[in-house]
Amino acid sequence: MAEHRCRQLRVEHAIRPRAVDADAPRFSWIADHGQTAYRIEVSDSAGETVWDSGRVQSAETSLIAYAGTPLTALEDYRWQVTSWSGERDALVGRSEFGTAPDLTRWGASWIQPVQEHALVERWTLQDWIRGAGPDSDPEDRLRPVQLIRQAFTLAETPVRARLLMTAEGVYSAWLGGAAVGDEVLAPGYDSYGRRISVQTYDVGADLVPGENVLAVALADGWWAGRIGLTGSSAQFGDRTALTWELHLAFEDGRRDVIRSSARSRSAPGPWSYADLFVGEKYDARRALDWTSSSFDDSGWAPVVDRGADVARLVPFRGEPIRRVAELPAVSTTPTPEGWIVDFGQVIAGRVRLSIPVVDAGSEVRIEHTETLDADENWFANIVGINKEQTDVYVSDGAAAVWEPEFTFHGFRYARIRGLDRVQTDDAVAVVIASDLEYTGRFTTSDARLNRLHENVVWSQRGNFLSVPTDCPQRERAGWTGEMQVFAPAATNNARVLPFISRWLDNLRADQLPDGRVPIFSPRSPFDEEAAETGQGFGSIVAAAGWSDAIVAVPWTLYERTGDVRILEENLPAMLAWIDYQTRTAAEELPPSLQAVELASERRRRQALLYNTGEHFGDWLTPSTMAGRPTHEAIGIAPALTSELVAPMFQAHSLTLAARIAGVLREPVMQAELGDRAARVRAAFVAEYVGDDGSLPVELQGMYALALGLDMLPPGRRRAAGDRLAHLVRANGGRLDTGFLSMPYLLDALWDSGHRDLARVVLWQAEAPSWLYEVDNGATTIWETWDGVAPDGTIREMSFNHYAFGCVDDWLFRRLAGIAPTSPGWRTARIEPDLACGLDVVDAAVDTPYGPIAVRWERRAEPASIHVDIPFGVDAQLVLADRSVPLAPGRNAIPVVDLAPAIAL
Ligand code: RAM
Repeated sequence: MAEHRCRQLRVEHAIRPRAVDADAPRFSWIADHGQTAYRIEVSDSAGETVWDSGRVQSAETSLIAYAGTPLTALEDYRWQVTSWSGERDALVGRSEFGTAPDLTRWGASWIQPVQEHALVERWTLQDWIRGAGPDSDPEDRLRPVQLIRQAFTLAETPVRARLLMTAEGVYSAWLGGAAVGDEVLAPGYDSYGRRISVQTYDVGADLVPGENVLAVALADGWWAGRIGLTGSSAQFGDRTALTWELHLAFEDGRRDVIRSSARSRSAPGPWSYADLFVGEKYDARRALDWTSSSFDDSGWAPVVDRGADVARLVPFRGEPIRRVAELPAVSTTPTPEGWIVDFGQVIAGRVRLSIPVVDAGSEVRIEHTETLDADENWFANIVGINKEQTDVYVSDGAAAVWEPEFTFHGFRYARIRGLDRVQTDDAVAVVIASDLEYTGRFTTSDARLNRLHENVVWSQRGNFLSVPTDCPQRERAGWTGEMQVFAPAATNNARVLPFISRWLDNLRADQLPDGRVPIFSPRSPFDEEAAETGQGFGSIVAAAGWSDAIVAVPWTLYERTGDVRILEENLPAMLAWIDYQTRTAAEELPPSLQAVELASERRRRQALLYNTGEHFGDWLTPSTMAGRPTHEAIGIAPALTSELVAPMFQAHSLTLAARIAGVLREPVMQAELGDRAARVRAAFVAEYVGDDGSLPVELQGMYALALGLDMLPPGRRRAAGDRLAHLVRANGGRLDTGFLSMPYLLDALWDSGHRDLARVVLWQAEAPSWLYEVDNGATTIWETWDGVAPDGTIREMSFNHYAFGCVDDWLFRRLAGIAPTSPGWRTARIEPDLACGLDVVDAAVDTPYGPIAVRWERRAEPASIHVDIPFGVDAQLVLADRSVPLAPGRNAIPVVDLAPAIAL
């Protein structure tokens, strides 16, 4: 296992990043020995040393901040680390990184193609509920993708060339006919009114002496296209625009910058329209060789020059969206309406299709859905305004292989019309996602549990698409509640910190001046207006358990990575949200108390509790939905649970913020926040908790939250745990928890002495339960448990919503037993559940020091546990009867006295 060099050299969590923030980037590596000292050396592209840390006596290998002479923006650096273990031979590693551009000096114009105004389509929540929507052909309502060309001449080829580009819209670019980079849907989704990410590309290889052309196709994307629940368009703006700078360095040291300008020309091309929701139409008869430098664009229109504007520009951070996988078709079936192609897996992406020779002008249509109905007929599970998800190819008569460029869909099945025959070899599902490193592993002796885990990973992949979304087919919005509950699970599966940090940057930008953290981000000016005029759910700006993501998500990232900077970046936003809750608590009383004469003691307590306003409560709690139409059903849990849920999250956020203040060495703030948390908890107990541990709302979720968020005095925890166990048993061991309480249910049972019941719930196969979904063919996590009802009915709901997949964290923590006991995995506890009913569990979690892997087998003689621990992690194996320290490397531990396993 050990190699004679340092591995996995990272700068700001990424391997060889191209554009890290030049302000004190941090270095990490893996050294397969017990490091006692290190040395970091950084040199610039001329080979000059800009930092030499010298030999530092330290075991630390993670996130060591640069401390040399200030780094230059948009420059390349090399670095080397030397790691010593005592007097033994040193391990050495070498890598490189580039710094982000200094965007304050941006001089390029924003250029706008001359284009028709997009039809601005605005819809309300009520329209959506009514099933209203446009009735004309998309081609009459959408507009062509614009092609933009700008030629420039170079006397010689540069030794280094960096293209910086961003857009109001989504773009694809070509230089000298070659695609620039391998990203799709750049610049990605941002809260564009406040920040727009600029991409950095290395394009040296595509430049030639003489005439060059930068060609860009610009589509509506998230900026002007349809997005969100209502499918309204032009939410950020109705005109698309582009800005770019090409930074060149020549052999003799000369530098030059070429910029987007009024010299660009534009015209519509083969894309009749492209929209993230509606789909894309490509007319091959209008294809041109427009990216080549020989193309004559003299007939094209000049662009509108809006001038340079540095406001809002930020360097892109995190991973771009790419084509991350391809899935072959599993089957194709003819139907009277076309061929149904099954890709066997619900994904976010699009179809790449081989189109044979057909008559010029004939149309091939590709529709997308996540599920068929119970009789295997076509069934569009996502309904709503502008949710067509249909791509159209118009043939020029020649055979072609076509993949849409500016859209993606949520689907497992595609229905293809316009072709006589479609065979499995003709269609490929191209998976589109932010290109994170997926590092986790979880397999067991039970195929259903393995499928459950895979379903979570597929839902993570499908929804980690530029920003973390609720679902990749209906709203595609960056809902905060989802991330709040799913963040722990997400960290086991992938290296998520850069991706989630990028989203937190947007969320902070969207925070309101009064401290409210919006329920989703990016949030458009249209969303702001809609909330101002909306009613009920439509009026919600911030909500309990959703807005608290600003505290809980950074805390989770810190716990799982040890990165303190994520806490520093978000602390002011956390404090502003907490103060909003405190102020609101002091100002408002719940409706039930408004007409009541309150004793001063109660008035004082109520003034501490954030328990008013519209919230989503324990959203989608199953028993509150049964037997009611969806639009009505979703309102019940919020009405029943918000008054309890909101102060519980208030207390939780105060406690986490106090801990965060402690980590950031702010003892006064820590004490003050801790004190406020204690007072909120005491008031909550006095107002809502019976002496017997009872709560005013008898739902599993309320007890799970009260236990999980530490709302109960020690003396009442046992009784509350018993009540929870009673509710779970009375429900036949099935789930009755909503979005917010789901992450806490199994731990609440486990920690209150009901371990077997937690196992029963995990293994439950009747709805609502996780394995019910698996048994009913789920390949992702569903929005509601009855996506496929027991009678086979299919619901018009999302089949790709990861919130309830938060259980995946439990699988790693409890079944494999891999859990950190200090932030960033400096110490860990390995406590596998050998009695969980499985014969084998084989899992691995990446830590800053390398993976921790656990494999246990009951069937082996004797039963055994193998644990791999990386150097740098101090781990203990905890078994029923003993605790064993684990050494770095492979540990093999026989287990003689096995507790009886739960009978399945
Ligand atoms: C739904 C979203 C999301 C949830 C909100 C409250 O419309 O899909 O799942 O966070 O509502």
